[in-house]
Amino acid sequence: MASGVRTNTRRAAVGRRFHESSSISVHLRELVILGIPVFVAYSHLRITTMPAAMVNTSSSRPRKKLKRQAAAAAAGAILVPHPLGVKPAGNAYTASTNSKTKAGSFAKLPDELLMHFLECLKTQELRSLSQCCKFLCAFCYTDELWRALFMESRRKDFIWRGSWRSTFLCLESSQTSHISCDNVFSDVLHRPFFCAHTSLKPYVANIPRSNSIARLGNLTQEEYFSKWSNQPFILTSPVKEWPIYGKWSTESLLRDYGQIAFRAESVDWPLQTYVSYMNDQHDESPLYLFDCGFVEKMGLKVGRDVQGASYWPPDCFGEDLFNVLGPDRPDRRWLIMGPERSGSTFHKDPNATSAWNAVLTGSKYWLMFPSGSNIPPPPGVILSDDASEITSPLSIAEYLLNFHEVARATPGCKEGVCRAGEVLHVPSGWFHLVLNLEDSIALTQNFVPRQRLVHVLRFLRDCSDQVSGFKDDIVDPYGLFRERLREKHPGLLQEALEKLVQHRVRTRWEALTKANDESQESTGFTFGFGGGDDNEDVP
Ligand SMILES: O=C(O)CCC(=O)C(=O)O
Ligand SMILES: [Fe+2]
Repeated sequence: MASGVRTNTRRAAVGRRFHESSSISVHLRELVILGIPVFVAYSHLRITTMPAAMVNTSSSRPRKKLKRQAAAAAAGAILVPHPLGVKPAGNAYTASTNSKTKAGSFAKLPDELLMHFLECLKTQELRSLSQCCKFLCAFCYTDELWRALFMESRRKDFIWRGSWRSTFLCLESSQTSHISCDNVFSDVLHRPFFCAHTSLKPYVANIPRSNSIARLGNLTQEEYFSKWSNQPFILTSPVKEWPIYGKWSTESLLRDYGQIAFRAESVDWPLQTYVSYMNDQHDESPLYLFDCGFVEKMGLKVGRDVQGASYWPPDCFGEDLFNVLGPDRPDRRWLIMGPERSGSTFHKDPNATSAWNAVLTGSKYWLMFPSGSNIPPPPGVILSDDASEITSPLSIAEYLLNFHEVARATPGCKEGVCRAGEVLHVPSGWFHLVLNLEDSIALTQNFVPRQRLVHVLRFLRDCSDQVSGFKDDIVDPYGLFRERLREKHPGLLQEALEKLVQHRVRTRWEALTKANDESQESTGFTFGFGGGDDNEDVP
């Protein structure tokens, strides 16, 4: 899957959410009063938060509770109350008290702006402000603020205590105050909680047949090269042959590698710390373990013919042409571990490489789109003019809540669930979003199959500012790759360079003819899935 930059881009996109989501403007969509429960939606989310009256806060009437749960599940709503009792903004219209009136000048700020302001405060300032009134208390308790403070602190020695705030402030659960902020009404506070708790299962069910990612037992190299190198697919056999399949689990890794530090976004935590986080967190975008040094750290051997090997790349992908770079190649393989609801927001893998992603425990939902100059990015994804930056200003949950329906109906959309013992192929240049449906352990590897060599060469040549993962002392990755290919695979290089020239001529011609054809362009887009690579856009 990805390199240094892949990881950075991925995690940054998944990551810090307030900046990104706070631009959501909130309108009251529907408000029914006079005894009928209040019904409120965040307009951009197209979701209905449960009326306070329907949220299950008491366990005293189990029968009713069950009925409510069924109703709530049908509505795709959440069943747990906000830990502080905060409610969506619309509920303020029927409330008899509203703590915002006690917040003085802070009440004049829109909630989004207030949150931005709080992001600038230090620990003691947040703690002091939280004591002013329930409204400010609820804002200052926002765990994302404490996550940022924790990350900034670069703390090494700590015990995970169930929330970023408690961990950062070293609070025992007995020291955590449970303040009721039930007269606080804010979508900025409630929305992340909703996204962290609403069921995502409905989005991965009932995949339309035309969108389904092909599931195959295995492929030969010839089949892969001739038909599949630009298509996503799931193979159900190869991973089941790996010695580690069925042996690796969270418990076994904890037992054997608990003290070893693995990279999770911007931090290196001992595995045992990460697992205690994983087992007891409520983040909307959980911290994701994504480590490219796992083979060395865990002392693994890799390769089908290697004595004592733990795993090997599926045979059908053939030789990885980046191997010609030897130790100069960019990072290529990652151990991925994360809790249910963790995953990767939309991105493309680095340097136009392809990838495989093998699930060892758990399962992953994949949402994928091809890319190309005639193809718009997936719904809800914004590309910079030169396509170098991908912005998907949403957590995975927020994306699914907002865009899944339209994404599913968009031409080119592919979806599938990759289960334990299966491996998914990510063709170079394809956008993908991935959601862990359960706690999951996976391995992923990026590679350059011969069918996509021309795409990788062109990316290295024409998008040098986007090339990632090479060591700093390699100033000309394109030149180096060409040179090494010339030594080891002169025929393949020659063929790829000829295709590059043809592509350049074709692009120039298209640019010229397009200029005369603006009206047609504005009416939409077309693209084909003709199997062969010749018609494809080179990224
Ligand atoms: O497992 C995941 O979260 C997705 C990783 C990914 O993007 C990849 O393997 O290309
Ligand atoms: Fe990826």
